[in-house]
Amino acid sequence: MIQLIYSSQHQLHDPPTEYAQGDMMPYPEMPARADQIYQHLAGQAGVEVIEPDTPLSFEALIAVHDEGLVEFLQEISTNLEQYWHSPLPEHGYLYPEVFPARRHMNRLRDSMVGQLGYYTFDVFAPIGKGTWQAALYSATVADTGAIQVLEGQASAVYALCRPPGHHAGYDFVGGYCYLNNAALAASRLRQLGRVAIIDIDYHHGNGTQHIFWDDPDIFTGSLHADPTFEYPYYSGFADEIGGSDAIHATHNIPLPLGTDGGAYRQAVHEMIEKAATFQPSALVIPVGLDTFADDPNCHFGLQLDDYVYIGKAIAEMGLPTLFVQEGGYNVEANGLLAEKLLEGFLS
Ligand code: SP5
Ligand code: ZN
Repeated sequence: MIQLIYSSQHQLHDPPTEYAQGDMMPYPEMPARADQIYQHLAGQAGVEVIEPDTPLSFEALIAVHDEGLVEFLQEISTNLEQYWHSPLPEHGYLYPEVFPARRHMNRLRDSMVGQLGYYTFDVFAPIGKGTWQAALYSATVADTGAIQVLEGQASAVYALCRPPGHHAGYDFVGGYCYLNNAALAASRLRQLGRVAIIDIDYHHGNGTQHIFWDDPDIFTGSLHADPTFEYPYYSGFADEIGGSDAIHATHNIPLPLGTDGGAYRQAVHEMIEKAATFQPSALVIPVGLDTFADDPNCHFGLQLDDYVYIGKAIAEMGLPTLFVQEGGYNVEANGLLAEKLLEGFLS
């Protein structure tokens, strides 16, 4: 039986636009992404849907995040009008525009607009009045998935998180991410022992790496498009191997733009071998479906059978495993891609 963890609260977060190279385009991280996967999987035989109704506590969130960041997110999102100096834009979202750069005065002041730039590293994580609730429930979906993994009743557990989480670090948000769902799940699974995270999103999981950089008990692996050419640009290089207390607990495999299924499968094996040397007791897989050849925003060439293969390779580790939804912007294809991954995992 597959457990699909889902919350409709994600629909409260629906930013209008993304600023990309001087143009505005529809925000790609849209509610239809998660709803399409939900509709595709929820009806299938052997799939049990679990919808959490009690949100994760503040204490659980600060196991992986800075208190100031969590307080800021909740406060600004739920009191939005109060903090903007003029009427809110009609679409209802605040977009960060000004960031404290190096050598600039970099101090946290009372201004909420200042805090918006302070806690944000890019322009891709706008905040609206439903953002906090959606992000909180997304984190709750991940944690509920981890609890289900601990219970051990299902043959696969898939946390259908939205908004995604892997670009959110200890004290920063960005890249459509607010709370790091996979990191929260890994934190819950520590009670089993060491946890390995293998991030298969197209983009480097910079937030997850930031959170566990100095943690010798969490392996943080990520396969992704070479940050020389691709977002998030400042991390995800092969020479990032962890902080001084956790050398080799971080492992990055940057891959060229245009990487196809063959080369990707090789990299998956390399990553799994590396993770296995860490002797983990549990596995968290941040799942980006944006590696798909037909993803509108990304540049890898994976096909359907590659997802089956990846799922199978992950299953061969033989560990309690949680899948956590991250990216994937081909809305029509998302459900089938997730299905293929699960098909391989259960084969
Ligand atoms: C979770 C996840 O996959 N986050 C990715 C965030 C990166 N978005 C950066 C977008 C950069 C500009 N997009 C241009 C799209 C042109 N079609
Ligand atoms: Zn991505």
